[in-house]
Amino acid sequence: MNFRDNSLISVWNKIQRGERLSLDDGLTMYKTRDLLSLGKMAHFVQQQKSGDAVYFVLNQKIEHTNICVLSCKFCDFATKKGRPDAYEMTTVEILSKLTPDIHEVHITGGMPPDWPWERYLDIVRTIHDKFPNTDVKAFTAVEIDFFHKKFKIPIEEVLRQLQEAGLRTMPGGGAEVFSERVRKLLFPQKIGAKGWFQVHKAAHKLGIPTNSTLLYGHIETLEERLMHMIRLREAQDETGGFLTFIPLAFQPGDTGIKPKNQFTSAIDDLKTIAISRLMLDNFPHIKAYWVMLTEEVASVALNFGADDMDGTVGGEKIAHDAGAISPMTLAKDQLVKIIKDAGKIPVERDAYYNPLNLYAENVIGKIPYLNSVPFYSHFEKRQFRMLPVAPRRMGMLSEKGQIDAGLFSLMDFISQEETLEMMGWCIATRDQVKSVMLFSNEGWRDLDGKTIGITDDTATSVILLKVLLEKKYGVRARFERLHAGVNDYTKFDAVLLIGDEALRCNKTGLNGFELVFDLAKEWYDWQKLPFVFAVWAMKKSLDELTKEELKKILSNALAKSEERLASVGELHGRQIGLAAEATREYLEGFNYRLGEREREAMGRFRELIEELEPTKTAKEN
Ligand code: V47
Repeated sequence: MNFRDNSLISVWNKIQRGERLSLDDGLTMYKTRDLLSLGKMAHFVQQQKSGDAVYFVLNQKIEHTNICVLSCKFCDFATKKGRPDAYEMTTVEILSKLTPDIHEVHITGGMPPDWPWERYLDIVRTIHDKFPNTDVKAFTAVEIDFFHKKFKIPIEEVLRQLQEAGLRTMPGGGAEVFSERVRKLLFPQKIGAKGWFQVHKAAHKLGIPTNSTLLYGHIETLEERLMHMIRLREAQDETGGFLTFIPLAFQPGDTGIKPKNQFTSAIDDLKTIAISRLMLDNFPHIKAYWVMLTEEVASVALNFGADDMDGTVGGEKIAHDAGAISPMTLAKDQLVKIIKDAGKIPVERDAYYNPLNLYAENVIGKIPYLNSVPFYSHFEKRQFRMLPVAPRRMGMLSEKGQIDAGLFSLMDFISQEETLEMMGWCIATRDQVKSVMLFSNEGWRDLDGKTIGITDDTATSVILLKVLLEKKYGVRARFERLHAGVNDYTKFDAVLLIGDEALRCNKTGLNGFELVFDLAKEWYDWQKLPFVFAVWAMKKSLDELTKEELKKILSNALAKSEERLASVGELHGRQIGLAAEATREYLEGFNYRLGEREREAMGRFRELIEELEPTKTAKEN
């Protein structure tokens, strides 16, 4: 990269080595006039994390009341009971705002003095019952803390009851700026950083993933913004429960904090998006919230580190009451167009960021695990776009014809053999795998009748586990799907993890489980064969030229990677806590070409699956 500002070079070196950025690095980036280099650095990291994907969700905001016991200076939305602008929505009124196509409902509002606890639970429960396909994302940490204090229920119990009623995830609001100085001046009655983190960490422990925000562009300093990011990064190291970070550009409105029309500058917005992408190295997503940024800035932000555009956002009031100039809602087609114009894949998602639909052509599915790096690190993209996606989800998208080629989970390939053809490459183990692991409190035979939590990512490993349990050990267990992101594992007798998460836990152990089994090793000891977890395949319907081109690209990519297997995975390995030597050893444990033994192993596996009791297929699991 060519830098106009040489002070960015040391930051860039750190980024390339996968090293963590410091407060000083953050200040260097904020102070630079070399905006485009900053954007390119953030885009580099964005590509590593989410390839060409930009996520959006069909969502609706419900702000159930604007009556609030607090009086925060920056908020133009809240009012007091009895005032002419005060409103309160009944559950029936809330339901009338929803339609079955909405995938996420985002509920936040004021904190009224007189609502009973049951009213909040009723809102969540009724939405969950009447709209089972709509994920409920509800209540900020400030509201959870309010429920805890008002109804004298411990925070964990507030969250547990909401989760039982149907709460899936939590929004990131109420964080404002984690600075006591700013809090005292602008929102002295609100919980500070300590209370906010306490709620989010409790949610993560229960398996409720959450979002996070930063309100910027008012009276905070650059150091305060960066310290805010650093504190989020530390919490994420601890729990891994944050899904996305949303910088919220301050809308001055009639707050009196800034002149009415003095919005943040596009340069400040883009810098904040880019810097957050670079500082928050352990966050999967960065959201360009178009409601506060405007569509124009949000669209540029998609090349400055953001990979998430929130959604259609019907019914938003908080920002618009404070003078936001963006439209009240965006149609799905408009969002798709903005994302396409930025050169990305529009990915419609659910609340856990599982992809539901893609609106692009030429999409290559990328397994985002370390073992697949040799295929992708030198993949010459040309007209293709890359979607990092968990194996099972890739299979689901391919079933809808939305993936042109990719490294498919073996079970998905088998069930889609009519439309897919193999390309000759695979992920096959020699003996052990180290990244398809069963963490258990019971030996194999004692798992009979027990409940096993199954990662949402797997399509093949879950069937391998079933084959091992039933055919090798003669027992049957009950499988329960985990959702993407954090989960509460303590309620299971065993948990099946795959990919980088399994690799990481294989090294550190998984809290609460004493035994660890490597599924490929179990298979090898039994069958004396390798195990093929995934195969490269492409749509049969692609034209012959494209097929040839794809094969050539893959063949070149693998040849280049194999020349220096030790270094291709080094950065990825370091990011999941593996030293270079361990990464090399791990990658050398795979065979990437389909040979005779691999074909024999696939045949044997297919025979065994056919002998299984015809209870559950990979999909039903
Ligand atoms: O916490 C209040 C902010 C937040 C103003 O989690 C203002 O996906 C700008 O958190 N100007 C609520 N911001 C909104 C929020 C949010 C939005 C979109 C997505 C998600 C998510 C979360 O709005 C509050 C506060 O920080 N806010 N007043 C204002 N005048």
